[in-house]
Parts: sequence; structure tokens; C-alpha cells
Amino acid sequence: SSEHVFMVTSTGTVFLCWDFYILGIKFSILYVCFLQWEEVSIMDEKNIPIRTYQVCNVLEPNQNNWLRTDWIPRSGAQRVYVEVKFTLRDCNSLPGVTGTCKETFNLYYHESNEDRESYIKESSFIKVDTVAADESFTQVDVGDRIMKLNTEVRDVKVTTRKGFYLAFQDVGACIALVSVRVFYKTCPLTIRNLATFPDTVTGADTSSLVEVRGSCVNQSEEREEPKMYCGADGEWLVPIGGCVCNPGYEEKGGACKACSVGFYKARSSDAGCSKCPPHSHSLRDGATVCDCHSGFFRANSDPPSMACTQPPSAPQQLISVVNETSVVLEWAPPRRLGGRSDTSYSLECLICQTGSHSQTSSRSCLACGSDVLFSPGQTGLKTTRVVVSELRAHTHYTFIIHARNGVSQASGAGAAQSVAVTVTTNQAVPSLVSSIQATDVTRHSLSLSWQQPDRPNGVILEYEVKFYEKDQRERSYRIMRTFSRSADVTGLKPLTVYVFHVRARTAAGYGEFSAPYEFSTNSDPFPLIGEGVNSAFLLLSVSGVGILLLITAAVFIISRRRSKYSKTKQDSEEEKHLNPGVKIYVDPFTYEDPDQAIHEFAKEIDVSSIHIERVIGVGEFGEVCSGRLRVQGKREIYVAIKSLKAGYSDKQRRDFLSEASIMGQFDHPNIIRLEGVVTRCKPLMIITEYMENGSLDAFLRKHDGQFTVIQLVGMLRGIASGMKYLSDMSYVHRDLAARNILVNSNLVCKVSDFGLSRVLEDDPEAAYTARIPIRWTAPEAIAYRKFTTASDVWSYGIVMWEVVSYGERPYWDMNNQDVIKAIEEGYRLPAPMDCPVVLHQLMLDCWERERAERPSFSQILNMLDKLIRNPGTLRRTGGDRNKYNTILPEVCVPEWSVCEWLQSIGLERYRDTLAAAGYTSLESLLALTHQEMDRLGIITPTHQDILISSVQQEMLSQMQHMQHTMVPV
Ligand code: ACK
Repeated sequence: SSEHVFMVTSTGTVFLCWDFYILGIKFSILYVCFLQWEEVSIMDEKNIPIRTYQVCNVLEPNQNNWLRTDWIPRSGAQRVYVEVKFTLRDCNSLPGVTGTCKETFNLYYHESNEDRESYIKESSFIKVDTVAADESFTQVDVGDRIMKLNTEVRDVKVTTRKGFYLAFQDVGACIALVSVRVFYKTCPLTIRNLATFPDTVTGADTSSLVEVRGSCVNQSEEREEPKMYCGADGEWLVPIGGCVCNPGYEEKGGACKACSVGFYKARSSDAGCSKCPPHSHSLRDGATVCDCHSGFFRANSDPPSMACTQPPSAPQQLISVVNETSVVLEWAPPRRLGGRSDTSYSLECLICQTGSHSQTSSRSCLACGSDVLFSPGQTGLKTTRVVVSELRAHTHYTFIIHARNGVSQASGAGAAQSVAVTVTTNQAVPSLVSSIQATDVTRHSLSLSWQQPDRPNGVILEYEVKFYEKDQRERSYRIMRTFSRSADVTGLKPLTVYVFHVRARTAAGYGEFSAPYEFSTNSDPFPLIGEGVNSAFLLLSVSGVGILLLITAAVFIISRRRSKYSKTKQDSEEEKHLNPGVKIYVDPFTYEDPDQAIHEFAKEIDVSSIHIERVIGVGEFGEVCSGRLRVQGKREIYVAIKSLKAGYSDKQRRDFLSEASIMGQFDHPNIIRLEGVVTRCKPLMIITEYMENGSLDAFLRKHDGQFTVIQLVGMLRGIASGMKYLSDMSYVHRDLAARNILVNSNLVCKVSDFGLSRVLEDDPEAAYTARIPIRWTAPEAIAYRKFTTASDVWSYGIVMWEVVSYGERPYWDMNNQDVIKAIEEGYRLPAPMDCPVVLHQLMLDCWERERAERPSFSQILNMLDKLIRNPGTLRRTGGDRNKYNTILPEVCVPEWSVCEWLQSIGLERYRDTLAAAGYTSLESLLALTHQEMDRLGIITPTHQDILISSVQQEMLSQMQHMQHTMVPV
């Protein structure tokens, strides 16, 4: 119904124009028809010119018009978004347009590395989508200049090439592309948990997450690997791990800022900066640790959060207690610990020359050897007590206790924190004897030798050998003493294993017994030399059975004879301990602290339980009183109270108490009993049982001639029993005399006064000769201080003499020098008036020059018991009391051959004994047995042996003589 005007431009654009009238008004429409996509400028609704690509071949069927973009570099994108803005003409609003008109277009892409592909086949493009318009415009809209702009976004994965082309396919729509925006998405740069995550291109797929590792911000370090995921829509997801600020820095606003002055942060893991601890400061920003104020220190192991501290001051109140060769050191902790709790102590041990007062002088002091023992240790001590042992005896030591703590080294402090003490060790018992060896082993004997102890700690006065049959254990053992480092042990059983222990004795007492050494006796009668057999024995073996038998018989006879001898000889030479578990006396002077010994052996008595009645005498240390003691729960008893007079010296106190320490170890009816001591208040007292009749010598003098012999022997028996007990305990009295025997109301005699042994040892030079009781003392003890049980036996003989003579002074008014000389020349006290011969004989036995020949207390006791059982043997007495009487031989009556024979063998002393027992001829003497001689009081073992063997010899020679002189008729 209107005129159509077609104009075709050179580019193929067709302008379609027509006019039409509505209600008489003429409208002209210019419709531009594009044969292909055409770039056209149009005005948008705001009348701003914009460039568009248009196509509108709606009249022609089968349209296929392509518009392609330039090459678009991918730039790392994996999924690109294409936002297309376009307008589209409503097909219905186009007049005359039939079924050819479309309202969609197609979007394609083609990936390529080529940025200038001139020709791309249609088939190379991949379709993204068919895009339809949400809105389309009509003729009216055009007239009203209304832009109905559509915006459609499509996304596509582009991962295979460097870039891509987009293409728009028109299949017959009237369309104008206003804009095409191609973009990809990123997760933007961000900081999470002190880690920076970069701007990150999203993944290829709509659901893919790109894992991204963050990097720590400045002045921070990784706590745990920082990670996040970049989602397809450009959002960060799931933050993991993170970073922490470096030491000296703390987090502020997602960054790490330096700690300010006065603050520090030591570790990155610390929450934030902290104020400097006490006695420290930081002068610059970013401090990781605060510096200590001057005079304060920090140990390597101290945490930076700890206050700065100082070394300790010196230990205080160092005290030392010397115990022989050990020293106990004890001190109090330093006054200032420097603000720390790790104070430790170390001990420096120096041996200093005599008289050196310098505590640290290296000139006069040397470090102690490595053999000194420190318990619990020498360094790193946490306790304030150390026992130092294995020190040398009689040596000056300086001990320096250093106090240290964790900052001592840092502070460079040394001697200022130490305290020193100088001590002198005491005498000590010798250390262990070692390397005991046995040589010359025979059936009955062996020779032992050993090494001197490593630490003799003084001059070794003697060795003591203890031995027992292995099978017997220590139920029964024997003791031998010797000066040398060897001993011949005899009287052993053949083929028997013996256990030997040896210990040494110095002035300080006995050391410990050595470890056990086992040796076995032989079955061979001869000593073994080295590994081989005695050559004499070999010779005899091959010399024939007869000779062998003869020798065997001889050996048998001799050994039978000798067995008594050797056994008894040992009894006198060695104290024999047959009582199982017999106690050995402990010298209280082996205790460093006399109070320790006293409290070990004596009971402390409360002074209030003692009631003193009267003074009964004066002892060495003060008055002796009698009184009563009432101990709770016991009946009241009479006691003697010895007190220590005021103004005593340490040594006097020690000597005084030592007697109680000795006495307290004994428990025997013939030893004075200690009730206890008073040491906690003054005066010091020793309380003993009360002996009504006082000292034996005074008591006998008072009752001169008033007792029967049996009573006297009874007293002597008591004393011998007490002395046997002491000798069994290895205690040597050294001052056995009637004045030191106390007598009670029942005439029971008890040995007392245990003070002398120490006096003699303490002051061997001055006190020795002055105080030694010469008249009572054995010659070897006077000559070279060989005090033994055998020397006590000598003294016992003198006591016997005192008793039988009713308290006469031994050797009357002879002076000491004369006594010593007379004894040396063989003089012995004569029998006191009315003295039974057997008793005097026993005295003479006790006064044998050779101490081994003297009887033991056990033998004396047996002898006295026999005499008491057979009072008849006491009937025979010697001559009158006669000053300077001697026991030198009297002339034999010529016709009595026994007398001459006894003279010839030097045993004329038994003349009367044998005669009294009816032994008047040599023949009769052949019947003598050991038992018989024991009974007669001939108890010296060698004497018995000599008598038996000599009488046999004599008879044999007499018979031989007769055979030669008598001629048969
Ligand atoms: O001969 P006496 O009376 O006996 O004089 C001395 C004195 O003290 C000095 O030692 C006597 N005496 C010592 N101990 C006792 C005691 N336990 N019982 C009785 N008297 C004693 C001693």
C-alpha cells in the first residue's frame, strides 16, 4: 500500500524506504536492509552516537551472515565470559516479512595460536550458544527512539591455545550488536593470616577451585603453609595455615610491626611484644631479647622472659668434723641467692703444708689426689653436706666450698663465692691387708705372707691373722699375732681348707680384716717346694717300703707327741677363740668423737637417779664416792661413783670416759660392771657396781693371814676367770695388779681399772717409764712394749703372789731398776710363806721368760679349778717367808737320781712336785702322761714334752748301756 524505495549501497546495504499514512498523516520509514554485517553508527537513547554491527536480511531465506572478532589473547584465562549487548527487531513488527525472519543469532568461538588468521572455515568454529533476545523492539519503538537493549552473557572454556576468535552467526534476524565485552574472572590479591595471596585467574570449569599458596608478609614466617582456593566466580575460599610475625615483631592490621622500646618478643610463636622482665631493658625497636642491667646476668638456659639474676654470695657457716681420715663438711646456703634457685656447690680439696694458714695459696697447697672419695660428689652438689673420705692420716687439708649458680660463669665470678676450712686428719687404722699368699704348705702347717696395707696410716705395730676351717665357718677361729708380714701357721689338720684373714694394727688400732683367702693343707708330710714335691720325700719314697714305713711310723709317733705340744703351744701363742661368735673388744680411741663411743657402750644415767652418800677414795681423775642408784623400774642398788674433777682438759675428759667405754663392753661376773655414765651435766661421772671391800691389796693387808688357802685360791680363780674373758675378747689389760682388783662382800674379786692401756700408748716416751707398773709387767712389755695376753699372764702371776702374801709389795723395797735387772738375770719371786708348791709353780710358769711358754688364762683357770676340787694338792707348802729368797736350784740329795736328771734337763723346779706325787725313780717317770702332769700342775706344754721324751731317751740309753756292759754267763 505504500511506495517502496530500494537503494543498494556498495557495501551491499539495502535501504528500504516507504511512506504510509495513518489518519491522513504521512509517515516515512527508512528501513535499512543489510545484506551482510555492517558497521553502523547509531544514536543511543541518550542520543550519543555509538558504533554497532548490524544485519537485517529478513526478507531473504537461508541467511548465514558471519561477523568475527579479531584474535583475542587468552592471557592465562581458562574460562572467558562473553557479554553481548544487542538490539533485535521483532519479526512480527516488520511489514511484509514472512517466515524467513529470525529472532536469534548464534555465538561461536575458535581457539587459535594465530593472531592473524585471515580465513577460518565456518566448521572450525564451535558453537557456544544460540542467543535469543529477551527484548525485541517494534516499529513503534523505533519511532519513539526506544532502545530495547539486550545483554546476554555466555562463558566458554578456552584452554588449548594462546587465544581465540569469537564469531556471531546471523541466520536471518534483524539485529544490531551494540557491544561485545570479553573478560575472564580472577580472585583478587588479598592478605589472609599474614599471608599474601596474588590476583589469581579462576579455573577452567565452573566448579573448579584453584589452589593458591600464599607468601608470608614482611617480617613474618610460615607457621603452617598458607593456602586458599580461588573459586570459579573469583571468590577466595577455605583459607588454611598462615604466618606469624618474626621475633621482635607483632601483628598489627594484617602486617608485622616492630616491638617498641622497652618491649621485646623472643619467639615468633609468642602472641605479641612483652614488657622487658625485671633488671633488663631494650633500647631499640624490634628487640628479640632485653639486655640485662649492669651487674645482672642471664644464663644461656634462662628464657628471655626470666628476670636477669646475679651469682650467689659465699656459702655460710662451714663446719668440718674430722673422723680419722674422713671429714664431714657441712655449710649453710649463701645469704644471697641472686634471685635464682639453681645454686650448686663444688668442693676443692687441697693438701696444705704444715703450718700453712693460707686457704688458697697455690704455693703451699696441692690438689688432693684422685683417690680421695667425695660423697655424694665433688661438683654439682645440691646438698650442703659432703663426706670426704680416704684422706691421708695426720695431714692438713684445706677444703674450699664454691657456691655457683647459672650466671656464675657469665658473671666471671670466682673466689668471692667460696668459703674455706682447713682441717687436720687424725690417726686412722690401717687399710686392708692384701695379696695373702701361702707357701711351704704341709699337712699341718703353712707359711703365710702378705703385703703391707696401701695406707698404713702410721707405723704398723703388728698383724693379726684370724683363721678357721672353712667348714666350720667362723664358729671357731684362732688368732695369731706377728710383727712381720708373714706367719707360720701350725697345728692345722691335713687336707683341710682353711680361711685366713689378716689385719694390721697401728697406734690407732686394728684395721679391718682382709678379704678371706683360702688355702688347703697337704696330705704330704713335707712342705711342697714350688709346684714339685719335696726331693727328700721323693728320695725316701724310692728308698724302699721299709724305710718309708719307718719314717711314717716315726712321723706318726712324733706327730702324736707334737700334736699336744703344737696345740697347746698355740694356745699360749695365739689366743684361741672357741666360743662361737665371741665378741672382740673395740678400742674407743678408734672413734674420732669420744662421745660417740661412750654412747655406744655406756648408758646415760639421769643425775637425779643418783644419790651420793660418801667419799670412799680418790682416783686418778677425782673423787670416788659410794651412793645409791635408782633406775626406774629397777630396785635401788649401791654404786661407786667416779667423778671427773673440775678444770679438766679435753684429753682428761677423753681418758676418763674411755674407761667407761671399755668397761661398758664387758659383761662378766669377774669384771667390774658399768652401770652407766653422766655426761650431760657436770661433774662427769662413771657409775659402777659397788664393791664393799674395796681394792684387793688393801683388803688383804687388812685381813692378813685370815683366809684359808682355798679362799685365796677362790679369789685367784675369780681373777683368772675375768682375765680369761678379757683375753677372749682380745683385750690386754696392761695394769693387772691386786690394787686394780675390787672385792665385794662375798669375796668375789673383779678386775677393774681399764685406764692404763691408753696412757701407755698415748705418750710412749714420757709417760711410759714413769707410769709403767714395772713390778707387775712382763720383761718384753718393759723392754719393747710388747703388751699381750701373755704379758697379762705375767702380771697375773704377780697378783697371785700378792694374794698369797696378803698384799705384800712385790720385790719388797727393791727399786725398779733392780727389779728389771733381777728378772733379766733369772730371778723370780720366791713362794710366799705357806704358799702351796703348786701355786708357786703356777706363778713361776706365768713368769716364763719366753712368753709363749707361759700358760694361757684358760689353762690357769683349769689348773685352779683342779686345785679347788683337790684341796690336798695345796697342802704342801714351801719354806718361810724369806726376803730375796730365790728359786735357784738347790743341791740334789745324791741318792735321788730323779733330782739329778731333772737338773740335767733344766726342770729341777718340778723336783718337789714329782716327789710329792711319788715319782721317785726314772722308771716310775715312764708312766707320766700329759693328763697326769696337768693334774700335778706341770702345765707348761714344752715342759711336759721335754719330760716325756727325755725320760724315754734316758731309759733307752740306760738299757743300751746295760746291754753293752752285761755279759751273759
Ligand atoms: O681401796 P679402795 O677402798 O677401793 O679405794 C679405792 C678408791 O675407790 C679409789 O679408786 C675405791 N673404789 C673404786 N671403785 C670402787 C667400787 N666400784 N666399789 C668400791 N670401791 C671402789 C677403791
